[in-house]
Amino acid sequence: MSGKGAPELSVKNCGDLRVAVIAAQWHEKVMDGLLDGALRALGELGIDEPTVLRVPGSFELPVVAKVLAGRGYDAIVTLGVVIRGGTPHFDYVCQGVTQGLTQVSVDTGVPIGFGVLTCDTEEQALDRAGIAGSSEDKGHEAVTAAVATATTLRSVAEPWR
Ligand code: DLZ
Repeated sequence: MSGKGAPELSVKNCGDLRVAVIAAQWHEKVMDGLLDGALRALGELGIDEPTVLRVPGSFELPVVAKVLAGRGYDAIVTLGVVIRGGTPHFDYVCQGVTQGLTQVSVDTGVPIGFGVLTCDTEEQALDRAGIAGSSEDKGHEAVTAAVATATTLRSVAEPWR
């Protein structure tokens, strides 16, 4: 999927939102970049004290997202890196995490930023990790999307007020 065509989102009045970041631990260098980008984005938005939780792998992201979605968070940001290997395992992990996070978000009404990279190679992942030399910053992008969606949902929560 191309990163071209991404919108320039302008997100305002969101400093009071409760945001959690859940980050997997496979592929440390890429994950460090994604997490740095996510925390930088939250700082830029004035969300200074996010909850940050680590899980072993991307497959564990949905269950933790589901529990947090039931605990009052306005937005959840999920970060992970899955790199294709020589077996179909890649497809099962990608499918599980993608469907799981979609289901949690739609069922609970809590926006989930999808900062899970699904790449053929580590080079592709590093290019999206928001580190020096990367062309994309997917951790930052996932935060902006989740918080923008949370502010949209808040604006329609009680439109008569
Ligand atoms: C098992 C596995 C493999 C092979 N590859 C990755 C990966 O590239 N990225 C990732 O986040 N997790 C991987 N995992 C671990 C699974 O997500 C999960 O943690 C284990 O299957 C245990 O449930």
